Amino acid sequence: MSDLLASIEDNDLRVIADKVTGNIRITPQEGLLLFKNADLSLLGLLAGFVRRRHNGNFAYFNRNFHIEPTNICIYNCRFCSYHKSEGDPASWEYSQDEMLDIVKRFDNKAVTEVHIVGGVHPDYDLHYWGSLIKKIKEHRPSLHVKAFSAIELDHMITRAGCTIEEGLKLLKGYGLDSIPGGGAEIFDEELRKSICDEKSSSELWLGIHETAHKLGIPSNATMLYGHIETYAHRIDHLERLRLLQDKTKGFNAFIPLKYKKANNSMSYLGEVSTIEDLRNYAVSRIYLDNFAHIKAYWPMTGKECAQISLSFGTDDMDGTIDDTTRIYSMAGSREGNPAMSTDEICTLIRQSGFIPVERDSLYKPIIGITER
Ligand code: V47
Repeated sequence: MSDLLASIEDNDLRVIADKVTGNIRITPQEGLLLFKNADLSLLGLLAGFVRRRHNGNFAYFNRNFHIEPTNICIYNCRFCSYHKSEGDPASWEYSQDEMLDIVKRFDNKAVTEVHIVGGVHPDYDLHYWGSLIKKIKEHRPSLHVKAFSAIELDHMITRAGCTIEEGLKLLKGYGLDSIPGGGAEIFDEELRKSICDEKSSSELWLGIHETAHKLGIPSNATMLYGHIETYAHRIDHLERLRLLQDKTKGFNAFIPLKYKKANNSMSYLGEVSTIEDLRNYAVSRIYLDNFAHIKAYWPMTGKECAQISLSFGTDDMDGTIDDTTRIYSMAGSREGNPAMSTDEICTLIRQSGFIPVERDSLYKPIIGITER
């Protein structure tokens, strides 16, 4: 490896490569340099090195399904293909019984997690959503409930007249196990104004996750990239996450989300290339030295890109999904009705040279589970 790194012509990149292989944290300036100057093969090499340090040759997945309670949303983010206003004929809203029916559809399947994320519905507070979680837990106590982006949490908790800390405590009491990473978008305040002006601020997103971690509720983090942001904005986003993770250690995984152009008001931008996706995965893996897991969310990237990304720093393919999410098909993902059997996920992982491991929501391996 050291001979290989010595052959890097650019002195600055050689210094960075030495730091990464020596397990020394890189600076924001160095992260930026990687984005700007490092070629794909060097990024793959370095991200692979970091990925192996955290996860060896393992690549994780889980058996999960989504519930998208509603597409009615008080916000109208420019990148969103999902939002509808109340009364729009294309809007939907499931009742609690209908959502419980979705849970019951999986009664004979060995799923371990339900992921619940939707629009920010104007009418409901944390007690409404808490009672849904409680009913799900009563029906299937072992199911891990990963629910509600920080943006949904902000609204439902404020609506109930609670502080963030009080609200999260109450939701934990109802059975909330962890928080997904949505709503982070891009933290730079100016950029956030141009793509999702009305939405909860970056400070609030980070504050909600910090409070959750303090209360023992782990979470994920995302970054929406490939729109009008620069590499400096991406590094700023990663830096804010790295700082918070230093403080709390409460993030399970980081999930880069590529902007998809169909049916939203930023379509004119087009989409970045797969090469850019791989570069972004790799720099994220290298930069976030305190995150154990980088997730390739295949309903958004497509299966092949997710598979290749395992060689560019990712170690988690998310889950089986079972055709329960529409967010990305509405935004133009090729995975129209996303579903994968565990056999298919394992094959994709093995083809890439890694060892598939079924995990629970906290990344503990699940051994010997059989379909039920
Ligand atoms: O916050 C919306 C993104 C997110 C588009 O925690 C878009 O395990 C690209 O957070 N193009 C919600 N992205 C989804 C999310 C998520 C997904 C998978 C796993 C986890 C997890 C969390 O979807 C939003 C927004 O950043 N999004 N529209 C679009 N057109």
